[in-house]
Amino acid sequence: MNVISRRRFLKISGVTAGVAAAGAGVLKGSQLLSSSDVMKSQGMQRIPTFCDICFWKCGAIATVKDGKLWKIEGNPEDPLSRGRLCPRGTGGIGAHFDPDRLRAPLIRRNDRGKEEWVEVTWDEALDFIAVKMQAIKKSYGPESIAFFSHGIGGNFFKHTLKAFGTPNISAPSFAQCRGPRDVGFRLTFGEDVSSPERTDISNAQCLVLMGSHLGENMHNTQVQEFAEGVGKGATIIVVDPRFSVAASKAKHYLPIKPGTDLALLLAWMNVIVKEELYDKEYVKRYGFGFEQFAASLAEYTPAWAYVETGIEPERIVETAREMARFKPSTLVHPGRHVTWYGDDTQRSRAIALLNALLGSWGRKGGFYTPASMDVPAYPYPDYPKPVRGKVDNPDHRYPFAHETITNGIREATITGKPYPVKGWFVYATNLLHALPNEEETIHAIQNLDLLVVIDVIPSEIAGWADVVLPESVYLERHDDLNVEWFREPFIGLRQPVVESPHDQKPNWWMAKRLAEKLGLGHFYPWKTIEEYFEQRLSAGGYSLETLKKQGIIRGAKQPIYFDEGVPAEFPTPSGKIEFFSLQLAQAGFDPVPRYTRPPAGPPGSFRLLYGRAPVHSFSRTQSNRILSDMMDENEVWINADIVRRYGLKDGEYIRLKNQDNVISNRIKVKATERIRPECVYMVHGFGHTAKGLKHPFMKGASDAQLLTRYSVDPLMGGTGMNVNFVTIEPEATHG
Ligand SMILES: Nc1nc2c(c(=O)[nH]1)N[C@H]1C(S)=C(S)[C@@H](COP(=O)(O)OP(=O)(O)OC[C@H]3O[C@@H](n4cnc5c(=O)[nH]c(N)nc54)[C@H](O)[C@@H]3O)O[C@H]1N2
Ligand SMILES: Nc1nc2c(c(=O)[nH]1)N[C@H]1C(S)=C(S)[C@@H](COP(=O)(O)OP(=O)(O)OC[C@H]3O[C@@H](n4cnc5c(=O)[nH]c(N)nc54)[C@H](O)[C@@H]3O)O[C@H]1N2
Ligand code: SF4
Ligand SMILES: [Mo]
Repeated sequence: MNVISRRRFLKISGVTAGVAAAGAGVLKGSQLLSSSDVMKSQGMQRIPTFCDICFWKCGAIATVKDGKLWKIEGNPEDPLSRGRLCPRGTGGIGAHFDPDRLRAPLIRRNDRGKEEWVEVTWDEALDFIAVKMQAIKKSYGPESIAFFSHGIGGNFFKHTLKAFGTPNISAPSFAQCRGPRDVGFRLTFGEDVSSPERTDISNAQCLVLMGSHLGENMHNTQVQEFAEGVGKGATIIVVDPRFSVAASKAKHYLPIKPGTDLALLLAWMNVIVKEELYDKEYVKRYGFGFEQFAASLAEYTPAWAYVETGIEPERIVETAREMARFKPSTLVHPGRHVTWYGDDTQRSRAIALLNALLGSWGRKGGFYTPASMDVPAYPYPDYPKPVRGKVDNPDHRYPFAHETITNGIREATITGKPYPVKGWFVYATNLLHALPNEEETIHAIQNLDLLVVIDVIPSEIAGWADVVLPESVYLERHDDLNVEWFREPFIGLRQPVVESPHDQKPNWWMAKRLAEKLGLGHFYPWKTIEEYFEQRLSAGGYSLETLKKQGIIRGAKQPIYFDEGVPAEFPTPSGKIEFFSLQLAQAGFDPVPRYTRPPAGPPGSFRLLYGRAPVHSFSRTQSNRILSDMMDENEVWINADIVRRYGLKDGEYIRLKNQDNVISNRIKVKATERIRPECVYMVHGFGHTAKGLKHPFMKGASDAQLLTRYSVDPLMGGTGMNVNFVTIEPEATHG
């Protein structure tokens, strides 16, 4: 998201004035307590905080009875949860009780990956790390330490590592998740879709979901808005090779051949342009290069797209007309996990262009303009300026990457080019499940002098660490303030509701202590995290006491659509919506997306697809006993005809073998008409192999293990992962 343009917007709309007052007294009565009050109390207490079972950060209220965690619910004052958590959030309390948790700092005492440890004190662990870091700095420079993290909990470690002098700060949420989408939208509108997505789902009269499997993907606000939209009678169009939960709500379900969405998008745009169904005034006023764009669509007729996608031409025309009928309140959802085939930025750009034709960017029922509260950053000293630039993207090989590429760091760690990487800090990201090709990750790890993993359970990546630092779970700690861009501005506070059961510590404590041991104590002028909050909040005119009691401070609602007076700004080079992109042409890419057929798999194989289950997050919740009670292992969806042809039965265990002869753990067959025959599907995150994960150990199969291949997006370096193929191996042959 372009900060300058949003800042300008803030000024124009006066968001910063008077917001402090707006939140006061939201939670009437005194039923809520701040965590410092509660730790001392007996009886039933209710404390506001926010959830961390995924990164949506829903405002929640935990109930504690005689100091014991009882339950957690949505905070009705929170605009994200709107008083309701998703099933994972509700089951989140299981993270506190998880018997598989890490309990004390660990130092490796045998070969890497053997998972053999000595328990040490915090001082021993942090001294060990600090000594190794200084040695790496001396031999290779501070840039040779890289950080991988996911989520708000990484903020303080990021600070320590920037103070140490490295620019190599990354998260899988870019190159393994939403990067191509944000690049595709930036190239078109000049701004990102951002997170939480600025999609006005509840007001959409027509909603198009391409793969975005809302209902299984449980991002709370999106799912609630989706349900509202369905309730209001919105027309739902779902494009997915698998009949998803969302598909069951759709008026039009288009069972597309995997990997061909760009062909469908081009054909839709062909119809809308040819039949002149687009928002002409909007395109004329805001568009750049429309004529060239329109001309290059001519070849992409519905009849042509039928061959590629398997969707009949009449249905393509009908659904295109349906989208146009409801414009500008037609939302073609940009998706989130979009690293599928390696051409993902161009596919995302085609989604952006289709929305542009429908006039939905900046409009009700399309994409709104978000706002955030003005809470200044802490006035830290300036970070040292790294001598060398980031290691992940030498010579801007991927010219449109605007965040660090995780797999680029991994590659540099393997090759030593453009310079060696010798230390990894890994915070809350299980790289062995999150990055494709485990072997490359392990190869990179073998080149390191130091691997530090900060986790709550003994995950696969922790198993390879030299030092494991056990973190308190989110219910036991503070984190940085949540000041996110959203439909309405707000501040969210995470605060402890119970104490940690063993010697676990919060991230801010570890990061501060480590900085002190590195001689960087002046980067932490505050003593307690409350002092840090106090400084930032009072600089913005807000009260920490209020925030502690309410969990949320809300700002005044702002205009969010062009039609309400939000200025229509497009921070692209032309200052307009770029139907034709000169930036892309100059960098040697297609200025208007063009379609190439995805390569087929070996004969007799099935494309491996994967996604989410409503009750789990990635690979992080399978040891949570409350959530695993609801789903203990994953299944592989296989078309029922194929199951019959192979003489298999529903519920029978099989194994999957990929094109590189990697064989999965055993997994149950789900025979179903709800998936196309050329692909199979499983929920991501199962098939754990870390010994310390006693409960989920070897339950179900890991998609990550089978993703040995990936197709890199030439625009931004993301890893398309839907490019692996598997064959079916009867379990008996592997017994
Ligand atoms: N419960 C739960 N919810 C979550 C998460 C979680 O871990 N658990 N994680 C969150 C995160 S970070 C993300 S990024 C999102 C991810 O969720 P989404 O962005 O919604 O979905 P994807 O993972 O991209 O896609 C999975 C869907 O795409 C379909 N698909 C596969 N290939 C193709 C194709 O070629 N074309 C089309 N049209 N469809 C295809 C699959 O059948 C499946 O239904 O979920 C978020 N929500
Ligand atoms: N094969 C495959 N790969 C994928 C995906 C996929 O669907 N399939 N999805 C992609 C997407 S969309 C995304 S966003 C990424 C997600 O990738 P990640 O965010 O890396 O997801 P996880 O694998 O769940 O790893 C999270 C780790 O954090 C730990 N953890 C949980 N809570 C805490 C905490 O409070 N503190 C600390 N310190 N650690 C904690 C967990 O135990 C776990 O080891 O993966 C991407 N990679
Ligand atoms: S969407 Fe669910 S898991 Fe994610 S933060 Fe919200 S309640 Fe927690
Ligand atoms: Mo993601």
